Amino acid sequence: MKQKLKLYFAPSACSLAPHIALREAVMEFNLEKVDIRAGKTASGENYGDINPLGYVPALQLPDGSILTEAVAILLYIADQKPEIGLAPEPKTATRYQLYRWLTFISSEIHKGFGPLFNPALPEEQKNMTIERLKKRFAFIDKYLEGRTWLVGDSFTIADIYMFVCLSWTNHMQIDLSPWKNIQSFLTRVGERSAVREALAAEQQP
Ligand SMILES: N[C@@H](CCC(=O)N[C@@H](CS)C(=O)NCC(=O)O)C(=O)O
Repeated sequence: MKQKLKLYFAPSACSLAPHIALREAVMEFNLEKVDIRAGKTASGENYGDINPLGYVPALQLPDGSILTEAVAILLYIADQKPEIGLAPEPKTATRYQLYRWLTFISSEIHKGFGPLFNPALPEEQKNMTIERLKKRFAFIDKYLEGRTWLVGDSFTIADIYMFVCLSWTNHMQIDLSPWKNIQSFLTRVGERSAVREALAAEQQP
């Protein structure tokens, strides 16, 4: 029997990206909150049975199988509803630009923030990590000059993923004021109803 999609998430983590994408694509899904430290989900599942690596996101598919890795999940969602346009058509030049941005976000931005989530990170390493990120912010800001979205002229899953990762600058108190294009990009994405709804849903107890 086909099951409803189930997204395993932790509030404001990278799982917010597939969460927003599910809402943008107007798909039916259930949300299951994960306590990453405890390794348990809100309904008492052992999260290690879902993702042995213990991190979010994970998406349970209609056949009951589990898909992990943010990029794979985002592409899965976009490809279920091609008419929404969250990813360009396969084999087109813009599709490869999408892969380029998803890879960049995953390896340079998402994982670039990683060390900053460790409260025990020594000050010197913290500063080095922030400097490295700032170099990438300058690159993104320049790219966004005169552009609305990252890939072609349409809003895609790359914009969603970028929005989620760059929003962590708030929690880290990294000042984005030198990068006006990034600031307006974040405002533009943040105003979308799917984004607002996802953020509100993740704050529910
Ligand atoms: N390679 C994974 C990394 C996911 C990841 O870093 N998840 C974070 C939240 S943004 C997490 O759950 N961290 C807890 C942990 O690693 O134990 C992906 O791209 O989906």
